[in-house]
Amino acid sequence: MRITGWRVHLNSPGRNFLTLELETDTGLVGLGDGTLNGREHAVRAYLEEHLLPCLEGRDAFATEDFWQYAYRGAYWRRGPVTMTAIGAVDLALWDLKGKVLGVPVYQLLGGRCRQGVMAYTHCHGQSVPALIESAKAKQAEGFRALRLQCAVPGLDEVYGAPKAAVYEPAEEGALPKEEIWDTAKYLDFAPELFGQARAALGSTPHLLHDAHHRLTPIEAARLGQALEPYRLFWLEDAVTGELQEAFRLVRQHTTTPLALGEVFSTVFDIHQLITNQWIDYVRMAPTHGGGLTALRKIAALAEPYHVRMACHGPSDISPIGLAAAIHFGLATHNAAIQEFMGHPPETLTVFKPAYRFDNGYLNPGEEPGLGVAFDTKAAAAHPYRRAYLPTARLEDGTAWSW
Ligand code: GCO
Ligand code: MG
Repeated sequence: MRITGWRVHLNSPGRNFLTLELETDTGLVGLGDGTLNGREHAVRAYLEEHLLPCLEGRDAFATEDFWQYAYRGAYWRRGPVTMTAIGAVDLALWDLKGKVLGVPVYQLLGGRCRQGVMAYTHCHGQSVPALIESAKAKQAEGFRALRLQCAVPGLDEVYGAPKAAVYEPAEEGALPKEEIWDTAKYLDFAPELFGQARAALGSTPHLLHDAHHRLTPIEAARLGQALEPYRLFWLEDAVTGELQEAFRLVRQHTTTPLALGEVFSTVFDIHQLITNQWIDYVRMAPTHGGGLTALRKIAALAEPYHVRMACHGPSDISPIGLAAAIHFGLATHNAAIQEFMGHPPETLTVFKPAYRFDNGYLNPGEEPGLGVAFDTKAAAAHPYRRAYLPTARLEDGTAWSW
């Protein structure tokens, strides 16, 4: 099976997605996700101008060789744009391999090792009672694991707990929104929030929380300690991960499990965190982490260190990228849980995934390949629109991590 051509689609059915179609001499087309929220055109240019022209005529079965060629051959290694572009092609190659062999991708990755991948979803509210109501509604849908994010008293709006029904991104044509952040207000409130939530929801559901990289290590240590009585499944992105050693201090002070890595691109972003056992869960996803080829190796490195995989699965990863994560989660022994926000109905008029959520678990379905159909005509009706994630500043105007 040889690669004969490609098409890159950048569309906005509900939100922006970059989709790669890889054509072959078999007539089969492989699909990959290259969506990098807010930086979509950078990946498009990388694919169209640099990476895809090197692929014409290549063996589409040679996933490992493609990965090494694209990673090593570029000279300029790593980084989210490069690795998302490599990831898009890698996913399309796994999709093709499954399609031509007539098996779902999870079979190529080692086969099923659980009945389904436990999913967690997002719950948010402008007040604790509203948040608890949203959590109960998600429990009624079957979710066993819930990420709780709440507006912080005294702050106008906090990412993750939007006032509007839409989570993000910004309005069309708008520049990045600036939110005001105050760590002291947040740290005072978060334990109270989880105290009330645990009391209202009982001991059964797994509760998760995302601090979105806004804390210093000592602040994260204090938060982890304060949340211990409420038995979180994890505290996510407590501190930015550029300095892996930062997590040593957090780890020394708390038994709250720690998750990190949704913005990471390669094993070199996370290897010290894994081998020092400073975190419990790796949040890297196939889309942004260089594809399934790369993620399998990270999982293999993490396994002996008792670190488990928990792929990022927001609505800004397309159903193709999410499907790849679900296949991976089903076939990887040390995969623990999968984020599942779902996608807006508009998105699902363009992407038709075979995966299903049922009674708390996700299954990828038995379609050959990744099991997602992409309707190019429907996609063309939704042109790309520039949109940004919000940014954050402290009350005195200092730029902050969001
Ligand atoms: C999560 C994430 C997302 C990201 C988004 C950025 O844990 O789901 O933090 O909500 O903010 O994917 O593009
Ligand atoms: Mg997150």
